[in-house]
Amino acid sequence: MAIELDIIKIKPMDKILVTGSAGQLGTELTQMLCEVYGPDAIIASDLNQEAAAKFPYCQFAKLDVMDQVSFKDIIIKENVTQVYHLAAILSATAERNPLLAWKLNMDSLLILLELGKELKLDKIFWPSSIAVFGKESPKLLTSQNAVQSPNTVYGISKMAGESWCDYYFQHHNVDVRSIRFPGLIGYKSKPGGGTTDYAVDIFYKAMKGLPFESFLEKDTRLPMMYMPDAINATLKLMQAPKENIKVRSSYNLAAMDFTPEEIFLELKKYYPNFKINYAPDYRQEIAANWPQSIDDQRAQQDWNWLPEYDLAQMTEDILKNLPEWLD
Ligand code: AKB
Repeated sequence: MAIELDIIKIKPMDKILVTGSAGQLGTELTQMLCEVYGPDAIIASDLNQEAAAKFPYCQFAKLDVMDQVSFKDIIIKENVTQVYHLAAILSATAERNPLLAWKLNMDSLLILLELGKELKLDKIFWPSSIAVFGKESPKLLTSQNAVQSPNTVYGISKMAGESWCDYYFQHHNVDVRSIRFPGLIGYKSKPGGGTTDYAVDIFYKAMKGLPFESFLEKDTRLPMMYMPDAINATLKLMQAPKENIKVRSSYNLAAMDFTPEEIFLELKKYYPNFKINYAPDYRQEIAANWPQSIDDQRAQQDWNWLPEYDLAQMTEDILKNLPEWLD
């Protein structure tokens, strides 16, 4: 199923820098930004120079987002007007190195918000996460303003980051926009250290005819979203008129929710011999404290958000397309 985008071309002189381009969201978002705005308008960037190979179609810059001088240099030198700041350490990896995760996730955002203020950037996109919610938050249809009590360093950094975004908008008029993403599922890049990434890995195992070992319990329900919906939401939010963006911390966003057993059973329809076993580890505790479903009415009201994919449609689409990505 192809998603119809209400595409608005940006001014030809606008230039968009994407950080963390080689990550799960970055890989597909950078490609879509090139399609929408033209490759000349996009600069992909990543910490690793090898990532350049992923972006033969647009300009690439090696960039350490914690290096304020280089970050500023590239924005000035390339006349960058918008930044999609995706570089981050995800939940599971962050628990293994909490201080590094805090430093990377927070410092880089603050550097960028300051640059947004100083250099008068047009717009900034920064992804938040359902990880801002935790033990004390309602589990079902968690609302936009539900109490946040993150139980991971990643969630703490996202909660603080949301407040910083709001602060820079209120005090310095920096037009920063954000989405609290659920678990994202795409097939164009390998799992990247997230708790929800089991739902990416399971497709690779099923297609390779291998059994799947789940690090979450069979009935652990989490909110999830197929990548084309995530890309569409990001573009919609960034293209919405400034006055429509009423939430300046981060918008709740929802598409589907399922358990490891439910996605396994969906895959079994295509691969009847597919096997799963459950071996929960430290990631179970992370997932157990997150919401099971999300209420995203504010995004629907403010910028007409509507997802297109449910579990069955996503599974069908991934299985059709994944073979060309398998190594
Ligand atoms: C993770 O699992 O860390 C991310 C997220 C939910 O933000 N996918």
